Amino acid sequence: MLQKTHYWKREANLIGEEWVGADSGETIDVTNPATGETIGTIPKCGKAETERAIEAAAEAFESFKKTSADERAKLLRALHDAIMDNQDALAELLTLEQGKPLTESKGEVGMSAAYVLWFAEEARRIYGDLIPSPWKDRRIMVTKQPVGVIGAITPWNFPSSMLSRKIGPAIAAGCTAVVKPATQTPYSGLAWGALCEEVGIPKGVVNVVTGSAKDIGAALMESPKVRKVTFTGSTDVGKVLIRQSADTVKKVSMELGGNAPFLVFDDADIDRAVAGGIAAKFRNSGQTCVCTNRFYVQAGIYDRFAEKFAEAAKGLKVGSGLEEGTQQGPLIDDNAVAKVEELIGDAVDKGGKVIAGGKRHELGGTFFEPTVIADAKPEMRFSKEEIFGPVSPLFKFETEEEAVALANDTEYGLACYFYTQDLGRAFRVSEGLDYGLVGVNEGVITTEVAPFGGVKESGLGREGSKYGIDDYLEIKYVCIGGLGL
Ligand code: TXE
Repeated sequence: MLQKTHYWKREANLIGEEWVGADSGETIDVTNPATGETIGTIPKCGKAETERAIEAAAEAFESFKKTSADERAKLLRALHDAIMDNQDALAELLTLEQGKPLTESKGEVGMSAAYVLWFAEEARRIYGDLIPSPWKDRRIMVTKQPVGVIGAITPWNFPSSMLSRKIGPAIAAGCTAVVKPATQTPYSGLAWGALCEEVGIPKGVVNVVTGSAKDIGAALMESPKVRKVTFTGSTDVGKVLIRQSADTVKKVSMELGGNAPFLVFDDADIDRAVAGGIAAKFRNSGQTCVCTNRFYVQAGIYDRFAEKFAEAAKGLKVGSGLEEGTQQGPLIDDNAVAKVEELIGDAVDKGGKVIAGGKRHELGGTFFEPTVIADAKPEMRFSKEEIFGPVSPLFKFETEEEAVALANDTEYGLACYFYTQDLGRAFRVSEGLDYGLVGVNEGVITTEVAPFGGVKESGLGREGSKYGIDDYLEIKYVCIGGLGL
């Protein structure tokens, strides 16, 4: 069992064997979004430190790639156990830097451990093929090998589980990694590094660097030693990274923005749809790439749904994530609040009717009221833009065809949800929606056993499940001749 002090608010970076500060000695403050208080600092590292981390990872790769699947599975199982042994403390740390309610943080840390365990199992299932040969005297073999050093850039909305989803499969495959956690929420990532060290993951296999996103990102993208970069964040930054990857032709996997539609058909179980909609919208204060961005409700039940949904939203308890019973914490920072206010202002100007919330919460800071806007229209900005906050626009539709067309009318394609009790419609609509994830009569569907990822501008590749390790492996064809067969 680890002591809280081993990983609690680590104010240094893990590069190779050492925990170090920035070369310049410069630091960045980390803020508790619930209070606005500085809770500590992290090193402001840049290109030079990242290059050293890449060197450390490249050196470690030379021996780590030769470890057996069993050894790697054992390390990951130990990491899973360490995360679970420390679930409460890690959840508290996560809430302190990110703001989400403690229950959600505990859930995230549990999910983080679940991904690690899943990939411990997958490590032992990296199978190859023996392909029937067209030549009598040759045999054709396909094996899978680790891609090498990977770079992982993670966001602030899920600072623990995003890391597990990326570094879990990397370790399982035999890769080594340089991780850059989001500047707002670095301590969960640094704790992850400390736990890797504690459970005996060899030095250099996992390196954690904090600081200037642009410089660290550029160093990872430019290095020919980094063979793959995995990123979760905004579509704009994702596009920059994809462009930067061209010069060294590295693999990229991208988990980018979303614009999730939530369709409620006339035949839906309305109470179930309301409960699912609340969960799909307001968890993590709406700051999730799979959070509902647009509700489309069929005309026959629009008014009833709107009334019940607004009531439920008004009933959510807003407060510090550390307080018992809190259901919605603060937003991550002032920029997030400003964006939410802008989008509400735009909707109201264009005829939207605020039927719940609509403004900053009386608690002040970055707390915002759970908001519902009726009479939403296609020309309102949130039809196209990711809100990333606790705002629910309710649009009205008449027919199934119209609903599917509206849902697909976006450049994004990550998650979507719909509620119906008609089995034929369930198949028809889920086949018609251009999304990577579809929830039918469910508003929260993420699990380590299923593939997570989007189509169109929501990204490239899949995380979790048996598919989530593919991007960390290279396929090698071996033709063996001269066998005298
Ligand atoms: O994202 P950024 P931000 C969406 C969401 C949100 C918006 C802006 O709509 O409102 O993006 O959030 C690192 N090179 N999502 O500004 O900037 C950064 O340090 C390399 C959706 O926080 O994309 C962090 O580690 N890295 C999303 C990570 O990228 C760079 C999660 C994400 O930050 C970089 C987060 C650069 N040039 C935001 N610039 C999701 N898919 O869940 C930034 N970063």
